[in-house]
Amino acid sequence: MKYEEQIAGWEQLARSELRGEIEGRIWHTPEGIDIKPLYTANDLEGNDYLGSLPGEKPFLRGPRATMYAGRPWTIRQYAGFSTAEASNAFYRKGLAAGQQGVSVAFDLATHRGYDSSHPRVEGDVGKAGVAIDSVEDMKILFDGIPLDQISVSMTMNGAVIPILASFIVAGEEQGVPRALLSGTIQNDILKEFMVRNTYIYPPEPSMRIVADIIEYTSREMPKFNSISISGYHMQEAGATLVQELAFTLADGREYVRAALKKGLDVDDFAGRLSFFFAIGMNFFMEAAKLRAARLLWTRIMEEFQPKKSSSLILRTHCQTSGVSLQEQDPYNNIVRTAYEAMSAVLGGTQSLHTNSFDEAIALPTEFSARIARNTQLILQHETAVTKVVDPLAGSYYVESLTKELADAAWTLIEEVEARGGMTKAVIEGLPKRLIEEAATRRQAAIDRGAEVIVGVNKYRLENEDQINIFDIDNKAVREAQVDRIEKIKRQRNPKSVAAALAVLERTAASGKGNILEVAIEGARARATVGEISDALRRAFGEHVATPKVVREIYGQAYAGEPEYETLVARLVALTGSLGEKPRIMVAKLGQDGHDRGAKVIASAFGDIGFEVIAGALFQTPDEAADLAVKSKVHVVGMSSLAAGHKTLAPQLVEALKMRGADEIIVVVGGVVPRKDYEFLLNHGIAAVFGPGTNVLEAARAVLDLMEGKRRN
Ligand code: SCD
Repeated sequence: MKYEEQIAGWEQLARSELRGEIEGRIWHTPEGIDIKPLYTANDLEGNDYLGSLPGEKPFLRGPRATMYAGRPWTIRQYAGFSTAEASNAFYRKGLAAGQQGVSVAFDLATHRGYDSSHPRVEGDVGKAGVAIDSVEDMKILFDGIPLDQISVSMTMNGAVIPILASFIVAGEEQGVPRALLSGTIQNDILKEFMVRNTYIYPPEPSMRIVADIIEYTSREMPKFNSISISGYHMQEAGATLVQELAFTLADGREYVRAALKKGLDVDDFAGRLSFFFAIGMNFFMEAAKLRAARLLWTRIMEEFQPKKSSSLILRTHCQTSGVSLQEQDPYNNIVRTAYEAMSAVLGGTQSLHTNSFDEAIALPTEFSARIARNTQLILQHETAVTKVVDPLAGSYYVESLTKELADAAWTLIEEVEARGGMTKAVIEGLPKRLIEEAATRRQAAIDRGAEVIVGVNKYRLENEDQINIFDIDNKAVREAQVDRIEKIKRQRNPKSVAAALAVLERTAASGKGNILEVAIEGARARATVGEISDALRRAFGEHVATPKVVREIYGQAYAGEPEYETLVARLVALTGSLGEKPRIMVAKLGQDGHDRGAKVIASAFGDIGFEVIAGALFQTPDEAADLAVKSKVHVVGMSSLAAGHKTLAPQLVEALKMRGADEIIVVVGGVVPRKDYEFLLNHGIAAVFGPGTNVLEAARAVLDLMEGKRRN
């Protein structure tokens, strides 16, 4: 029997089993790729890469010939909290228990180039990462961790100059010359403007910083990866896998161009560019994504005609998906993370972070961190996945998916190219808008139950036991940091500090010289992270984004559905009785730039019929209260994802009271542990919406509050 006849026979069987057409079983993914129930040899036709081998062009099957059979991926857990002392102890314990590399999470104050003593960062110090103010903190952070043996990744973008400079000086003072430092700096600013928001300076000077770091590290630090070009945060913000793939690689192309513009030879730096992707729950598509990424990167790099084949290779770190973690039934997160980790490994990652099950709510405890680490140790030692290179190769489905992802991403990459490259596209806001639309569409799919999340919108527990979570005494951390800054300032030579900062400012303003090179002198003289950042602020200015909200995505997904229409009708009635549309301001306070939740809420509430005022990022409680009063809002919805809520929400309530605006209802949404609800409710917050809240339910609750207020 011919293959075509065999397939026709299968189709007939399938129809009878389904009692309907097979088309009904096609899965239309958010990526725009239709997944069929069956893949066959026919799906491999026209696929040119099937015969390729790992370690060879186009590297689809892996960057190394032997992959994990030669050396497994690096177990590199991303962590950091409180003070340098506390984080150092955490790293040392992790390394003793099987972790193989360090990956530092900095707090948001550090990310945004503020010393812990700065008034804008009161709620942020030591919360979502470790507080680092100077070389002295950096030395404590790596005390007892030999920097010539353990590779260290640092997730830093905005304040990348003072942090990398301090790391280099800390290494020197630990006896490790910079040429021997191994590790990675994230240094990927374009995605910050798109999604993560820990930028400081405008895009153009920020791109110069990136290029200066590539230049300096390629000359002075041959073992150090100059950048980690990151799609992770795009997926976290709601990007489809095609968007994540395309925008990340387009960012990479832009960085290569920026480095070439500095006069560098492509072979001097390309081998030390690295990548970072998220691995979510779409198991096979995620593995295929990594294969497609390597294929496309080789294609992009060939344009630059490198001589070394290592210049064509995409090496990547992966992290299991943070947004796939749920507050409800949290032990499910262990299962999710294990599947995601397996997918990353089947895709051929070089380095991996597995999330802890409690990370939807708080920082990991030692217990949850151990399970996360052991998830990888078990994968490496017990499942035999390391024995064979690229075991999914040849799968009809995975090979076909790899090609479809590559083709779809390439189309988007070319669209960016047609607009003049990624810096331009980012300034125009195209990627941000597409990602926000995808995020809103996905939220609607989850709220409607079209996408099932076990324990959240299906199989939800009636009563849940609370788990132990880790909390940081933010006030104590801040006090300790402020004391250390004062001590450093007493002991250092003020003249050398002032001279180094003046040279730094001049180098930045003149457009000549290497910013990192001169910043190292500032760090050595004990200039703080804030002072170095301020010198650059004086030269470059600061970037201020105007929040934009996408419309008619959420509403469209719900069009015609009774529960949505009922809500819209309630809004219309309230608008009638108020004589104006109910106005809600969505506020982001402190240095927390995670705005996916705020944007989705703003977008959905707008569609339902609220007038939405999107507050700027990084407001202080006073600034937010001023805007709320000026805009005459009825409700302020504060979104908090970086644990600042207990400090900032009560301050916002107080600030409104001081302005005689206590009639404004304040609600809080985001990553708020249940044990904090009572505290917030006792401090004037009218309602709290934790992770996994259905947006329509939140809107209903806000309407209840408004109507209740009118009745009283
Ligand atoms: C590898 N090697 C081999 C081999 N495989 N040698 C022989 N046979 C094999 N099969 C060699 C390599 O060549 C290298 O040596 C060494 O072993 C280490 O391997 P590697 O593959 O380079 O692994 P690693 O050192 O771990 O580097 C991995 C990356 C690196 C290249 C991906 O950039 C990295 O570690 N990135 C981590 C980034 C990170 O942690 N980000 C966290 C972000 P040589 O070096 O001598 O060649 C967190 C974040 O943003 C979270 C969200 C948020 O905060 O918002």
